[in-house]
Amino acid sequence: MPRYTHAIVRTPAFSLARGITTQELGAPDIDLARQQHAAYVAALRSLGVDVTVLDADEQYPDSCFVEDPAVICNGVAIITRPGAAARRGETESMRAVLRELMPVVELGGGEDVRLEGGDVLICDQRVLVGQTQRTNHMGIKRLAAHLRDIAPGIITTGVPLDGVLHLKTGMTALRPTFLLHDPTCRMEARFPFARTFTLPRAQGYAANVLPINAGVLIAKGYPLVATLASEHYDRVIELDMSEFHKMDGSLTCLSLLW
Ligand code: CIR
Repeated sequence: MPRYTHAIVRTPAFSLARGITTQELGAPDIDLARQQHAAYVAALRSLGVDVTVLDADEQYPDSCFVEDPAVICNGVAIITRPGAAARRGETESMRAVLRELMPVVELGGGEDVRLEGGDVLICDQRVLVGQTQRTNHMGIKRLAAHLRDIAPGIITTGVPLDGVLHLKTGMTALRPTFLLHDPTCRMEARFPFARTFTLPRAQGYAANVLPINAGVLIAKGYPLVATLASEHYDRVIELDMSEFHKMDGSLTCLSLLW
């Protein structure tokens, strides 16, 4: 895993409840969402990350999920083309922010290309990319071409799946060779480079973990993942994600890290 020194996050908008969701968990409480977001920022800082907090953008209810409009690899940002039309405009402000900080390239390839950062799971030299309702084959091909330039030797693999929003909603890497999988995420693909641990369905939400340097962020209330995480990390930080879960969000979606 790279050592992360920087992150971008965005304060949840008051309009968050008007965002897109497939969950039936009720409307998020924005005050509580902001408290949970502040705890997330504090956790990143406690792991040695310098965090830039962008102002809320009321025009885009889902804009706190900053992982989707860009992918950062080896210090270069690739601006995506979100599959959700209502979120496509989020790339504009993210592009402007990132241009001040690092080289920026466009995913490109035309109108029909789709890719959201939530589908991109980087495990050292391997990148798994969910082919989902938000990310299509053309988007994966474009990303793979950029990654070949940015990180020679990297292997990009498309992973067709359904049942969850993004690949990382249903699978992340606790370690680059240890994947946690939510069985709600249905896929044919197997990953010979790693051990894949499939969680009980009731704990599937906890498959989204965020390793950062010597620690890992995990969703609060999932004891099995808490135990697994403590076997691998000195610091395990449990965060209440209830309000973001209501909007199909999880830990990785709330930051861009490099
Ligand atoms: C959406 O449907 O786009 C947002 N409500 C949730 C996005 C979550 N992002 C992520 O998993 N990377």
